[in-house]
Amino acid sequence: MASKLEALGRWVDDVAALTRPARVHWCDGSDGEYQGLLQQMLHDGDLIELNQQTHPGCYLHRSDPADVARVEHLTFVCHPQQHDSGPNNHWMAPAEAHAKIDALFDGCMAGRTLYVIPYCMGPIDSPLARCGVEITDSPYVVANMRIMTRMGAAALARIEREGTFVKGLHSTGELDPERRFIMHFPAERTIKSYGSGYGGNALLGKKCHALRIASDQARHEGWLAEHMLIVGIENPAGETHYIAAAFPSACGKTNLAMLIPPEGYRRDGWKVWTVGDDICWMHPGNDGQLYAINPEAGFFGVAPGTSGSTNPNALESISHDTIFTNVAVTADNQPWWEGLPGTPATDWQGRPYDPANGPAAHPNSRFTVRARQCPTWSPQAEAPQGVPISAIVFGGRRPALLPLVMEARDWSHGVLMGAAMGSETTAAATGAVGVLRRDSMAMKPFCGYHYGDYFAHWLSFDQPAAKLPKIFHVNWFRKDPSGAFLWPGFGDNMRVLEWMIERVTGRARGRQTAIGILPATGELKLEGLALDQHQLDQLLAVNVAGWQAEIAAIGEYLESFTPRLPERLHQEQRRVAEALASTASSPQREAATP
Ligand code: GTP
Ligand code: SPV
Ligand code: MN
Repeated sequence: MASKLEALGRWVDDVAALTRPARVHWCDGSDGEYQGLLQQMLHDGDLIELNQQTHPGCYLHRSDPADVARVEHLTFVCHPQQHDSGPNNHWMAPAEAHAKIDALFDGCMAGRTLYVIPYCMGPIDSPLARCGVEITDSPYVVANMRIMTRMGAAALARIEREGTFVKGLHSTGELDPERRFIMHFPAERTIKSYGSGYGGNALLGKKCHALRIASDQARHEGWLAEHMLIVGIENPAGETHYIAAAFPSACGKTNLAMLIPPEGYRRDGWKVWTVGDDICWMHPGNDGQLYAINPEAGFFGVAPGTSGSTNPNALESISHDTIFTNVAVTADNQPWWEGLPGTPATDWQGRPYDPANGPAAHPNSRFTVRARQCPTWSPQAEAPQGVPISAIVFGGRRPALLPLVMEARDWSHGVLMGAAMGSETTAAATGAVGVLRRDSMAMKPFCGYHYGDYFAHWLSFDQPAAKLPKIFHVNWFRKDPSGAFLWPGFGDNMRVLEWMIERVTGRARGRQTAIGILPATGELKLEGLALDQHQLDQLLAVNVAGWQAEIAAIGEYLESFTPRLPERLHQEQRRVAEALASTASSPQREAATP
């Protein structure tokens, strides 16, 4: 199917000359091609067939045990000037980075097939969508890219028409962590990834293109590429508000995007529509609102914890035609992970299950599935113009201090809330789990340029004609002294979303505090919830001394981006600090708004 676009043909030839594959295959994205890949992987042992009676079209892939998550310490953003990558990224000079990784690519595809994957991030006819081409020697990557993106002939036709595309070169190499790099060259719109076959390291359309390269492109073109889910909340009157929410990896985006409202809400006619679960591209429309598309066509979701009680929509989505990675299996060959009923027979490494070896499924085990298999998949998810965003939500895993929900006073205060985000680390990246770190806008591992410039770009949307969404911060992860979660989370998060919509439409008044606007007494609907007054008080308390320490720590963190830290953000931080100081000196005036 080779391309009519000369630049693309030449690049493929150059890569083939470097990597020396046995054959070159241009992916057309057809069903026949996908079935052929599955058969070949079953034959080669890259895939294991799961129980086809209970899970038709489902397969298991076991990755190398040393290749199970993103590797942030081996991920580089190589702008020509180091200061453009910022302290938030690892950097190498582009020439050095190319030389280093090209040496690894030299001859690496000998005896293998080089696959050319043209793909489109976003609805194929959307002006907000952007295309790329990934070259890989991994059939597992091809199969996953077919699920996660609009891949094949239609994407190639768009690339030929537009003449531009992001170049991504990938090889699984030897899977040696000592010979592994994920490198980005934003100025060349190029990605090179070697030595990993896993998720965000290898499916280059996802984090590498749709976040690291796209965030840099968005900055120059006046839009935002964010690590956010997109969800539509339809009220009983049939009006739908769309909410975009940024939580760090494995902190609840897929779950919130597929939320099932509590019984009372369903009876009243509330509905939830899934538009995206991981990435959101937002552009200002002619009417001043922000319009969002989900650049992806599938979900690469966390398996552990996904169950009929937490996320029935995900469970139904993955009941057929799904690729599972690093999950356990039951005695009758069904996929299994912690949180599901039943018992595992074989763990994620293929060993007989033994609790002494740790969890049966890897904590970062995943499912890859087409988004349209989700029962709540929004008809608007394919809309070329995107959906208008009413609210932006930031949040993370904070066992203490951060309230269940708070609203920013205005856009700049909201940008401060996003910049100040912190969260406990998870298994989505290699390294220690459960350590609190700052993760501004959930983009710490994904922002393709200097965080100071990124904050300035966010602030730049505050224009006189703009009709910007309200900004909120949530925390589903508050714990009591025994270590149990204070808030039930999952479907009950709907109660918090409803309050946000009431704030957007002006029906809830809220309560002004030094840190932002919190729900006033009685504004959160809690019917049917086993939550006592003491728990609720804790969830909505403003601990002034604790916040004074937090805002000082935020100030120090922001300092690390000088001289590129926008002065306005600094001012916002000082305003909150001053409001806290005056609240501390007259505690009865908690209402002191900065
Ligand atoms: P990435 O795909 O890595 O970007 O993750 P994500 O943000 O989509 O996270 P996901 O929704 O997959 O949730 C990750 C883990 O958090 C799962 O184990 C969930 O069970 C758990 N989780 C999600 N939502 C909630 C919640 O509201 N409360 C609690 N306590 N846990 C939650
Ligand atoms: C994340 O880590 O945020 C993910 C999984 O969504 S990965 O595709 O590996 O980045
Ligand atoms: Mn993610």
